[in-house]
Amino acid sequence: PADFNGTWNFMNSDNFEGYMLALGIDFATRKIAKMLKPQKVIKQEGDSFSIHTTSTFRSYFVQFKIGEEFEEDNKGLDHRKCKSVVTWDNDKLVCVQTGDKKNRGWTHWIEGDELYLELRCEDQVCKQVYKRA
Ligand code: RET
Repeated sequence: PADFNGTWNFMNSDNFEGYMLALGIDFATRKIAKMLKPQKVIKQEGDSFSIHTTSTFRSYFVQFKIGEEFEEDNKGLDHRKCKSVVTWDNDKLVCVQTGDKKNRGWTHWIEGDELYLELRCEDQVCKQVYKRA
């Protein structure tokens, strides 16, 4: 499988606003959040992952094992609890976040020295690109 280990810096984002609206993130938080350039630190050991998304405003931490369902609290985001599970789709990491919101999840993959993240919620898709630090 792909190697996600490393530090990744935010490059650009498309429709983060639509994604945050779908999650019901309030106006003030959205205004701040869309100015941020978060950094991701990913640690991968076999099937175990930890992903730190840090920014000057707020940060998010998640850890999981491939194929093992876990409770996700989405603390600092929309705070809605989800039952989440991450699996491999070839070299892509695919997360399904089952909860109050339909079609919620994300996909991570690598192309060259870039990390791609697609965030999904209801009918909204946000695409983000990070570059290896
Ligand atoms: C920030 C700032 C506060 C508002 C929002 C944020 C969004 C974070 C997201 C993180 C996604 C992390 C993923 C990790 C995967 O393993 C930047 C914390 C809404 C959407 C997908």
